[in-house]
Amino acid sequence: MRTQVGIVGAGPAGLFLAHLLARRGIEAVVLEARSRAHVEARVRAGVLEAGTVDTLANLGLDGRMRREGMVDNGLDMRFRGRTIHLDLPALTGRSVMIYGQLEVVKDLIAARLEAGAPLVFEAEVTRLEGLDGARPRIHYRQGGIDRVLECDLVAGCDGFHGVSRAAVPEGVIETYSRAYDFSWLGVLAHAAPITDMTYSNHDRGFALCSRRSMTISRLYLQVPASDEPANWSDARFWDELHTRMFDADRSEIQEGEIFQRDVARLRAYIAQPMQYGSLFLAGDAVHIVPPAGAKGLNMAVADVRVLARAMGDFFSTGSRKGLERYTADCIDRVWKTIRFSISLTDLLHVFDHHTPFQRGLQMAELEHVASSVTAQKMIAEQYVGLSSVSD
Ligand code: RFL
Ligand code: PHB
Repeated sequence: MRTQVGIVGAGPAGLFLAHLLARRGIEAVVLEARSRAHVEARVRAGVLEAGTVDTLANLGLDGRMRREGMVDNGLDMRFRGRTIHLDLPALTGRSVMIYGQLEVVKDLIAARLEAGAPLVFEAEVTRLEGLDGARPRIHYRQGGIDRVLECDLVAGCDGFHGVSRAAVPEGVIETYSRAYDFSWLGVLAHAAPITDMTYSNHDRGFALCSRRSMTISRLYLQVPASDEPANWSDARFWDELHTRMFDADRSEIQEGEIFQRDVARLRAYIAQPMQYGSLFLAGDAVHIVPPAGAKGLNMAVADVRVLARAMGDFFSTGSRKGLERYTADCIDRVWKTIRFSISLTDLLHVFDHHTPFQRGLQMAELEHVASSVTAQKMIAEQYVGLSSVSD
């Protein structure tokens, strides 16, 4: 098999890239290790920045999101029983969209298959070859048979544990990382959400009340790193959430059937450069953010918008200039986004190693945000998104 761009991975990065390339008349084959059902059942992010919404709209794939998504104008932070309300349109002129990553992925898959464009499930890439030459080859295994895809360019969109980043020779990529000794327990519940997206910093730990619709809440608790969903009965979960959200009289948060739960380890990670020869890495394959701020999915989309433009120039003019600049065009945004996610994580979580002095500083910072519109603007403008890439 031969194509112009071989895309490894059908997460948001790979799927958005495939659509952005198709719009430019560029052929791509997407190879995905897992089944369609598996990919369409992974519950992850839920907040879309304006840039991500615009990209879906430019692709003409925003129909269901406009009908079922929820425009979100507020972001609240709680501490010491008080609430700081960030009015996003007033502070930034913009808002965000609540629409699950799961739904975005379903829409992108359906549109690609309807167009008859190549997207192969249960095709696990095992090896990348010839990345330093003009004819890279992607080796993959499908239905027990080893196959090869020849292409001009390879996009490594295979997430943190994929094979693409690992295919780059040692010494080329520098990595930077930070580990956290806690995780997020996330649940979905059939329950009406509270009024605004609300983050809380309570002495017992962080909590977050988000939503997926007017009848489904997405709720998170900070838990020890190795905790497991099975340790959390419904009763234990709700007790802890009410306490950490300062809802002791249980008047605010509505309880309902919990129908999904997962535990995600927090980490921050950057690999740079984001490219080697004819391989270009995007999304979680090349950087991971802690989830506070909901940036992971949006960063992946911002990367592939830059990459699609560079690949478009290459195939239409033969110029490699845009491709060579790919890392340079992304990396400042990536560092700024990771910095924001880490600063929000530091502001809102309880750290075992914190002394009372450090806890006092954290509370002082929240007091400052509560009293300073300038401080609120700094958070709000980063939350709605720094991406200014055009498609
Ligand atoms: P993905 O979504 O991980 O997709 C990568 C795809 O590559 C496939 N793959 C392979 N395919 C072929 N051959 C191989 N050898 C392959 N190896 C892997 C995988 O099966 C998969 O389909 O990466 P992408 O596209 O870069 O998208 C990034 C986002 O998914 C990610 O940043 C966010 O979801 C991160 N994240 C969250 N972000 C938020 O903003 N808010 C959240 O609440 C949030 N929750 C989460 C998350 C990530 C999680 N992970 C990584 C486990 C919760 C979890 C549990
Ligand atoms: C979510 O709705 O899943 C969500 C919202 C805000 C975050 C992270 C996740 O910071």
